[in-house]
Amino acid sequence: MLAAQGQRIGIVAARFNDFVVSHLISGAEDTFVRHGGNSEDLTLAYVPGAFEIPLMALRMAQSGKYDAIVCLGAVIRGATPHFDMVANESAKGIAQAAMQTGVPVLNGILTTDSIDQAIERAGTKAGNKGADAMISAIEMVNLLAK
Ligand code: INI
Repeated sequence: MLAAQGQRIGIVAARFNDFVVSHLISGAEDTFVRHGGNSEDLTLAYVPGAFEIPLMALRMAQSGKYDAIVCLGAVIRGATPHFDMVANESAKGIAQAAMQTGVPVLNGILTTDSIDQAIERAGTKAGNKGADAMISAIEMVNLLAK
C-alpha cells in the first residue's frame, strides 16, 4: 500500500463552485489520512478560482514546507463562457509550478461539460478527483524519495 507517513502536503482549492470543490477537498483529506498521513501535516489554502491556483501552488512549492501540492477546483463549461481559457491556463500553470520547483504539483481540477458531470466526479458515480490527485501526490513523493 502507498504510505503517506511523514509527508507534508499543501492543498490549494478554488472557492468558485465550492459546492463541488468541497467534496474534492474531503476526498483528498480522507485519502491522505487513510494512507497513514497525519491531518496536521495538511495545509489548505483557498484562492478565488481555478485561474489563481497556479500562483498559490508555485508559492507553496517554493516555500520548502511541502513535499507535494494538490490543486483542487472545478471548471464547468456550461456555466463558463471563458471555460477554455480558465481550464488551459490553470493546467499549464500547474505543470510549470512543478517543473520550476521540482516539487510534485498535482492537477485535481475537474473540467467538465456540465454540473452533473462535475458532481459525478466529486464523490458520486465516477470516483473523486480530489482523492485521485492525493493518491498521485503520495506516489510521487515516495518515488522521488527513492
Ligand atoms: N473559476 C473556476 O474555478 N471555475 C469556473 O467554472 C469558473 N468560471 O465559471 O468562470 C471560474 N472563473 C473564475 C476564474 O477562475 C478567476 O477566479 C477569475 O477570472 C478572476 O481571475
